[in-house]
Amino acid sequence: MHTQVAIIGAGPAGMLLSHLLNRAGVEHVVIERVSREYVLSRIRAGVLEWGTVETLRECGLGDRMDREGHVHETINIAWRGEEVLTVDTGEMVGKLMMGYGQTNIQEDLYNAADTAGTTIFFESSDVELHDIATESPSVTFICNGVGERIDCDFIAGCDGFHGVSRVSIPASVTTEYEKEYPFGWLGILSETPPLPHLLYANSSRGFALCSMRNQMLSRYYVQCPLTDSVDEWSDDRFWAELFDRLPHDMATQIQTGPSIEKSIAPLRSYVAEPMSYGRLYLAGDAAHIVPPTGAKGLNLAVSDVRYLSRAIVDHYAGEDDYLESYSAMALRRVWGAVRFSWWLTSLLHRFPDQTAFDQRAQEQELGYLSTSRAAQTALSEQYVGLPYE
Ligand code: RFL
Ligand code: PHB
Repeated sequence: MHTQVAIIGAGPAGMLLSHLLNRAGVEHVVIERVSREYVLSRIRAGVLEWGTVETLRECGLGDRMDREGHVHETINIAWRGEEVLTVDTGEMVGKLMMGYGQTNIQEDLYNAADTAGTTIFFESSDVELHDIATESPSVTFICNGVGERIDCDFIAGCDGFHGVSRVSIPASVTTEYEKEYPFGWLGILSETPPLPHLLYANSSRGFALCSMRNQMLSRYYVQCPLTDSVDEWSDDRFWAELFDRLPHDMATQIQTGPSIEKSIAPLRSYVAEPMSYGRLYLAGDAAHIVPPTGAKGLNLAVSDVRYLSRAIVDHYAGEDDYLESYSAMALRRVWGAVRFSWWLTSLLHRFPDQTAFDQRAQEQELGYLSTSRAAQTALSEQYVGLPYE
């Protein structure tokens, strides 16, 4: 089988690329390791930058998001026990955020792919990339017990952090930058009404976050040791710990209920450079990971794909400038988000080796943020998302 682009991974990066290529008439297939149901069961991101919102609207994927999404006008950070610092991003930089779950975006993308008749090979194993340094690469894999081979012009590696694409690039041409954090996030989903706003908390017991998916679906997180397992966290223990980390009047507003999902995610910053090699182009978590604190991972996947789809479409119109500059251009935005996510993670968490000095410096920075318009502008500018090139 021959196609123009073989997309590895049917997560948000791969499926948005597929959608944008469908709109431009570029032929492609998508190869995914797990089932469609499994992808849709993964609970992940919940907050979209305004650039992501506009990208989804421009390509015809905005209707349900605009109906069901929740516009966030402020960033709220509880600290020093009872205080809440509120930053109005609209007032500071004229932009807002949108609460709309990754699961919903993924459903919207699969529905659009069904309408377009896109070929997606779900539950594919033994995915291998071949001849990526040549102009005629190929991908082989096994699907439904049958060995498949796709010859193509380009391979888009959208297969997340644990995928095969990045590791198919010779180690000698890749530089990796990595930082692991000494804690994870324990997250739960519960069918209860959320707080009206997103609330981040820096507390003496560790970080906490109150978020939402819709009017009857709340998402909460608490920082926990990496050695903890979900079995050690009953719902009662989770709610008690969350409440201990929030100002009293916020905690009393929260309605508790049984969790319908509970998981622990480690926190990591990671970048692999360059994001392309020969005819292989990486996008999203396949090339970089950020800790979820800044709500940037999905948004970076969207901006990578925005650049990559433009580059591929231009190539078929006879122009290769964007293809040649793809990695450098994508990495400029990636590093902006990587630095911001590291900074916000450092500001809001308790580190196991944190000294009294470190803690006073953290409090000083939160105090400065609560009084300085300049600091609030810098936070807002990065939180709502740096501009696209
Ligand atoms: P994904 O979503 O991991 O999708 C990759 C797909 O590739 C498949 N795959 C393979 N397919 C074929 N062959 C192979 N060998 C393969 N290996 C893997 C996988 O099955 C999968 O379907 O990467 P993508 O598309 O780059 O999307 C990235 C986002 O999913 C991720 O960055 C965000 O979820 C991160 N994130 C957040 N991002 C935000 O922008 N805002 C947020 O509020 C936010 N909150 C979060 C988050 C991530 C979290 N976790 C669990 C890591 C909150 C959490 C808790
Ligand atoms: C979420 O709703 O899952 C969420 C919100 C904000 C973040 C991270 C995750 O910074």
